[in-house]
Amino acid sequence: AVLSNWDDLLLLDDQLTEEERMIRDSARQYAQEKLLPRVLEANRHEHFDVEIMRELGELGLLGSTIEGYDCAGTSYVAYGLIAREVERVDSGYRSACSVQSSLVMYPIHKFGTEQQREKYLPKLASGEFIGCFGLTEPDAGSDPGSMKSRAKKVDGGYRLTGTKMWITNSPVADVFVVWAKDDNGDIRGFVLEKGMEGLSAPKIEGKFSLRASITGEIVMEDVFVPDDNIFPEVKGLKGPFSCLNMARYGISWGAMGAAEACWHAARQYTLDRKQFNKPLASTQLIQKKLADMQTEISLGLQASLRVGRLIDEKRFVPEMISMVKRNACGKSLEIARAARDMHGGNGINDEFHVIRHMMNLEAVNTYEGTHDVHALILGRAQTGLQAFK
Ligand code: TGC
Ligand code: FAD
Repeated sequence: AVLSNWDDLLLLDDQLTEEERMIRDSARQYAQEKLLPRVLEANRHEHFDVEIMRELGELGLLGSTIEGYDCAGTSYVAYGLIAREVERVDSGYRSACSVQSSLVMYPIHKFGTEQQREKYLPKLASGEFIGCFGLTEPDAGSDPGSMKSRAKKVDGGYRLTGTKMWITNSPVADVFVVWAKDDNGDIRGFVLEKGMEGLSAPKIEGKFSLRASITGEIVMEDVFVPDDNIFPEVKGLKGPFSCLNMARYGISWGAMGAAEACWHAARQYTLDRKQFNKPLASTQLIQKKLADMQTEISLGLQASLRVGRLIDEKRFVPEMISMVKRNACGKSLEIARAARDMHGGNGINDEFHVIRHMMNLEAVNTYEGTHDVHALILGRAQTGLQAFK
């Protein structure tokens, strides 16, 4: 007999509050009913439908952890559960959510003035405004401290010059949270708006990963940004890194959602598919692969849940997040590759979904700190020796 909770052996469901389960169910229903039917075409044609942001906004799924400003005020565990359900369909859709919630709304809420919060947060929460986050540059990826973007103080504001690269949502963004060095060499955060003179955001073509998400550059040619649009207090890399903590945490849940989709697909496919007169799932090799998937996913989700609870209790350190982001991305990528293999030839067809997850997870493993950069963060924290430079 099949164990009724084969897909939740450690009873994660029991560890959630009633409210968290409700949010999870509503995110799952939306993702399965509204996102899944769109994803094949979106992925084939590199199409990002901005309407999705409005739909997510209507359900209260954007900036959900923020209290007030028309946001839901959920726990960080609930935020993780949303990421898991959205990424169960496609990492690109979760990417859009991560950026809006953790990389745009979070810094405006944490570092912005009251005026900035009131101006931007309700419209970002409803999805009327789409946000993007510009930290990475053509010559500054893993090492954002070496950025070249500059913010020169002028009368009434700043003049920003520089290029940001690989920016999720930038071609469709209304609000741009951008990091640049001021005249003292300090990294500062600015909120730019679509239409500012000298600001453009060309699309990056030719991606083989996250094709349902739109990615671009941010080009700033002497863009005037008024004093009202700087984050007044925060200086240095801890500004952007505080946002990254939250996004990376969400990714740890999300990547496991994609892995679950691959695991469930591989299980069903190998139960249905017969070779040598018996289901593939009856072979020892296939069962070992399914057991490995079940184990890594169950352990990975427990770890994300633990980190989420610690964030909610305000007891987290960034290293915990590096551990779960790195583990979830590496493990989910291995699971997606195995699931692809278990589907045989059908595995390379997008109708079976696993190859899309596999290709997406390559980018997820790279962005928000690569797998190896997170290893170096963990290595530094246990040896006291930094290996970056
Ligand atoms: P380091 O000397 O380590 O730190 C500089 C200052 O920053 C503080 N800090 C943090 N604060 C809060 N949270 C963290 N996680 C922090 N990490 C560092 C640190 O305390 C220090 O503060 P202070 O006051 O002493 O100045 O900096 P480093 O230059 O040696 O950096 C090293 C390294 C490799 C850890 C770091 O640069 C890194 O994490 N690199 C990866 C870059 C990255 O993750 N980029 C992500 C871009 S955004 C993105 O990918 C979005 S994809 C979104 C999507 O579509 O889902
Ligand atoms: P590099 O830093 O050049 O790294 C290349 C390789 O070298 C990697 O394997 C890395 O692990 C390794 N490496 C680097 N340093 C070391 C070292 N010291 N020791 C050993 N190995 C090292 N950025 C944003 O700011 N906003 C966004 O919205 C955003 N969205 C993205 C969306 C997509 C689809 C992608 C692909 C990227 C996005 N990024 C975004 C950028 C992303 O964060 C960077 O790609 C990532 O941080 C890695 O930087 P890099 O690509 O320059 O690689």
